[in-house]
Amino acid sequence: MTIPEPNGVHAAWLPPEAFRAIGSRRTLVCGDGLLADTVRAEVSWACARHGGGLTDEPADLVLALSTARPLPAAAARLAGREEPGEQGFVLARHDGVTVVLADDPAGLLHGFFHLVRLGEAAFGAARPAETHRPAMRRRMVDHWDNVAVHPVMGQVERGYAGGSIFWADGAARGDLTRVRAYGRLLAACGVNAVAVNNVNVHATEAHLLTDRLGDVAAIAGELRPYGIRVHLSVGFTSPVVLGGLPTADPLDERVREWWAATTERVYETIPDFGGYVVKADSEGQPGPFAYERTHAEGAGVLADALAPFGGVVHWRAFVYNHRQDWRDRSTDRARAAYDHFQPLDGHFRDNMILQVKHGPIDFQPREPVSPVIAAMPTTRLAVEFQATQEYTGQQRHVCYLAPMWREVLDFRPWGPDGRAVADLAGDLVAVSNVGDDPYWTGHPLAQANLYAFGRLAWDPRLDPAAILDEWIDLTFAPAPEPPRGTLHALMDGSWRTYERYTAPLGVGFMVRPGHHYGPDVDGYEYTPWGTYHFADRDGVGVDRTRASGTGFTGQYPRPWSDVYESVERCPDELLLFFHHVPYGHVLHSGSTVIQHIYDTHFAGAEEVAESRRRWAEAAGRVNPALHARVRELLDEQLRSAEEWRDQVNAYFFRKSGVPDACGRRIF
Ligand code: GCW
Repeated sequence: MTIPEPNGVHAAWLPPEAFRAIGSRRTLVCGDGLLADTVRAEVSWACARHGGGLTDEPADLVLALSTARPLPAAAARLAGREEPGEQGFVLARHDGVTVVLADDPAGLLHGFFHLVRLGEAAFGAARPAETHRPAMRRRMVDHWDNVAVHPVMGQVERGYAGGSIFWADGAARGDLTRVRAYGRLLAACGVNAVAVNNVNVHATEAHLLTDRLGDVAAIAGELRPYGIRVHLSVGFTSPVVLGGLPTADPLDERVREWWAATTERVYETIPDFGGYVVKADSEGQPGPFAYERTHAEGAGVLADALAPFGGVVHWRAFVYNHRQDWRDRSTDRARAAYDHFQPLDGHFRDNMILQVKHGPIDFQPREPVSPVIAAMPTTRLAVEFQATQEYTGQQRHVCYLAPMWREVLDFRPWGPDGRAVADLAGDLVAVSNVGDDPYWTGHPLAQANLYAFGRLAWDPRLDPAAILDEWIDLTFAPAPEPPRGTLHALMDGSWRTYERYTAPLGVGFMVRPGHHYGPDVDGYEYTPWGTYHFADRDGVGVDRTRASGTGFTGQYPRPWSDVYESVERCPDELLLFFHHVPYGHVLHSGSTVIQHIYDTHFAGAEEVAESRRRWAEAAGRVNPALHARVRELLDEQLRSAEEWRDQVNAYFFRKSGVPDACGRRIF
């Protein structure tokens, strides 16, 4: 196997320099199979660059499968002491030899990339055996990529990094070298599953399941050597659209047979196929409601078809009424997923995974954790994040999302002694932020979001700043001294900065309708989408209490149902998500709501200006092209942040008539 090095594409977190520690040593790789061969190929690629080599014992580094015979002596010392388990590995260093031992080839590959991250640190002092196991079984990236360019959404829905790396001109790309390189990057941060097409399944894409399956197989072939399984988004009415049946009723025998036969053909073509992703009864996608069936029945027919092959169906919980009447105060979009799915807990198949967006609405910069996550004790769960920055600056703004994701993963629905979201989810999913852009993610610094996603899915307890250090060390490895301080200054707090200059206190959705970039405070206020702030001359926010509002607070277990219900106890950052309050309402911070709006908007824009100054100082310390790209993007971010500041401040000043206590300029 050759290591993919696509031309004109940034190496991201795998530049050749990142392999110096391994590549300059003598390494023994023991084990058979595709992924062991990948590790061998990686080691010899690194050695060709840095002077080391593949060897027999004695070696400086031993990477071994526990099933290998004979097991090298350095590895045999570890065998039987601790089971690395599925996908895991044991790492130790003794007598001057670093050893990675794994029970399965995926573990060997992850162990290899762990060594890449450690660099020289893997070859220093002796290390007692440490076991590494992934917290999430499936660490998945979902692409919202269309095969054919969609007239409104383009090649990649909500994509901010150019075209699709998989699809162009209505078919799979002819040269898939870049897909292989992508698989390598994903494996190096721990990702092991990819959905290759948009959950909104349009006409051309529907055919990936049948007559265009060869394209999916070609992509799967590129990702397989890096341990990544391919999943496919499918339409619920495929039996009608593709099979010519008169119905897609999940309880109709012909429909069951169609799914079973179709799925069998998928596995004949792609034996390690991961499974289906389904968006049903959501934003115009068809689903079981049309046949008066439940989502458990709808998901069941697909799950049954996949079960004989070990496949899974990721069934999205993003079901709500997007044709709401804004005059109807009784309908609350935040309630929808729980209302639809909680009653179905206990009715889903074992290989059905309910995929829940992390917040109850839609990837806003600040939302509470979705109550669905705590409401499905007998259902397997995937939590969905959005790496593509639809509502967080669209990869024109720096917005490092790991701190937000970490907060979600740490949230304990039953209070401090209960389990955390990280313990409740079996899978973690991110909507991909990758495209055919030379930097992969449009904004070069947005690479860190993809990297951090994979790392958090492997270990949700990692510190976002430490993950950033890993990413900096790998990505900027060729620099004599990576601009660590500058990057931390720009990125560590960038999500909170973004939150400050956009929608305040958890209220969300003050974006321009349609494309969702830039401010428009009333853009969605009188629309059918169910995303309102209810600002009037006296106050702002959505009353979601049981006492006087939509009752959404009642979807949480205690203590949060009580904390969110109480205007006194509700955390400041979510106040307007749960309560409608007067502008003079005093926050825990001591500020009033209106003064908080002014202060944070001035502060947020000023923080962006400061980031821009810091970045200018780093000129000469990073690659000039990368520096220039980030500089241009920071210009745009500052322009946009000032626009947000001025529109939001002007809007609330005009509504409330309350002047800024500091007398700053409000238009
Ligand atoms: O965030 C919204 C997006 C849609 C997307 C939808 C979803 C793929 O605006 O573009 O559709 O969520 O998650 O299904």
